[in-house]
Amino acid sequence: MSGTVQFTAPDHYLVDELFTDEQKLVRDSTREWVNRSVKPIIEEYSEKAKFPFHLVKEMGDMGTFGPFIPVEYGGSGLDHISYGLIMQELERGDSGIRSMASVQTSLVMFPIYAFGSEEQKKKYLPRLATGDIIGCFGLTEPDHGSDPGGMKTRIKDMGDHYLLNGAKMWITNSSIADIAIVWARDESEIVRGMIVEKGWHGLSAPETHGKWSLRASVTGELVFDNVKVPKEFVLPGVQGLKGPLNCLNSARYGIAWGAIGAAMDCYDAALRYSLERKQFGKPIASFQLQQKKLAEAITEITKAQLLAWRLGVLKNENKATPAHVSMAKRNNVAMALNIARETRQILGAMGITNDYPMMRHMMNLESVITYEGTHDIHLLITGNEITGIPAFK
Ligand code: TGC
Ligand code: FAD
Repeated sequence: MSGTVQFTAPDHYLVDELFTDEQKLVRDSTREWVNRSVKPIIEEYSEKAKFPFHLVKEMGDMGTFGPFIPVEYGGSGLDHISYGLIMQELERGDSGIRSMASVQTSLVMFPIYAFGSEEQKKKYLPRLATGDIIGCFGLTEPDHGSDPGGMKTRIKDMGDHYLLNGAKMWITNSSIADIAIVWARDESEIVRGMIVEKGWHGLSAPETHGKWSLRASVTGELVFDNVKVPKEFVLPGVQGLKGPLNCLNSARYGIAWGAIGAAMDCYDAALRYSLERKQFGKPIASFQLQQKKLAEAITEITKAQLLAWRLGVLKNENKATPAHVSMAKRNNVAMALNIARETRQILGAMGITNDYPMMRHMMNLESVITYEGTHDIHLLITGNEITGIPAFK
């Protein structure tokens, strides 16, 4: 055996040289926190299907929520590559922990920041940034997942308030959220966004059980039965489906980075195991078939890193299109899922246990490849961009 073996943070292609000192500092401090606070407990929480609630305040203290939101609203004022690297490190721990940060940042803080009134920004953003309050995002409905434009949830104008009726399904954080960003059609069929607070009469948020994926994350419904929404809780700055879809651009961007973290964690564990485990008198890393799996994994991780980095540059320059984001989300999540499957095999039977992270990542990534737009929908978004023909309908 020769050469230098890297067990954490593969940087085979010196991708690190593309990052600024500030970006690396943010990444390394998040990685340290994940190693200290997430990795030692995550298998147990995942097995028990519990979300490690105690981590929320720590994540807030670390600046995990709203990294790109300006400091005056409680964010950290960082660039988008820093946000991506935070997501990468969180998902190295678990997709559910990254989900918590994605939803809070891109699906709750972002719409309030981008579309909210000054009062709404001041009221909610600082407390969301610290983790003192938790948010969720209600777009998907029982009959409308890939096709959110068909949503049935409605608001009716009652003068000084709206009456909200309908239901949202598969909502991350629903039952633990203090506020929900809810998307509903008004009487003119226009999609509007609004802030709905926990405890309002007519709102219920039952948890969804029986998930084999994202077990360390809360998923549930939001049910609205004549919920009275005062008009000052509606987001004034956007109308139409582009409101929620703009939020998804930001969350999908974070997922494109996050998936790299899950893949790196699987790769690290498999490389280490393959060098230690002996069969036929030799480390299994010495067999060509196992080297093929490892070499292909590091190649795909590197390609995904370069795609995410370039997307980050485009996002920082305000040049990233929704289709750019779709390409990276689709590629990188599929890449991570394949690496979880392949690296699990390197561990043989040990790979199916919770002594190693592959099965947990693999199960989590089945959600990640489905939510925020399925693998197929992102392909159609790319197809639409290059042909000019939408094939959704
Ligand atoms: P279409 O007619 O194409 O567009 C309607 C309007 O929206 C605009 N638009 C966008 N704007 C911003 N960003 C985007 N990505 C946009 N895509 C479209 C478009 O220009 C138009 O604007 P206007 O002004 O002309 O009205 O819409 P469509 O109904 O044909 O649907 C297109 C499609 C299929 C791409 C879209 O609906 C879609 O992306 N579907 C997937 C649904 C999805 O991703 N759901 C995610 C739910 S949230 C979630 O999963 C959170 S997981 C959280 C966690 O991390 O735990
Ligand atoms: P469907 O839309 O019914 O799709 C089923 C299959 O049909 C898929 O393979 C899809 O690709 C395919 N398909 C659909 N339309 C087409 C087409 N036009 N052409 C070709 N194939 C097509 N949503 C929220 O709003 N907020 C959340 O916080 C949230 N969190 C989630 C957490 C988890 C754990 C999960 C699993 C989901 C979450 N979602 C959330 C919902 C998620 O966004 C949807 O599940 C996703 O958009 C797909 O919708 P669907 O499940 O209804 O599948």
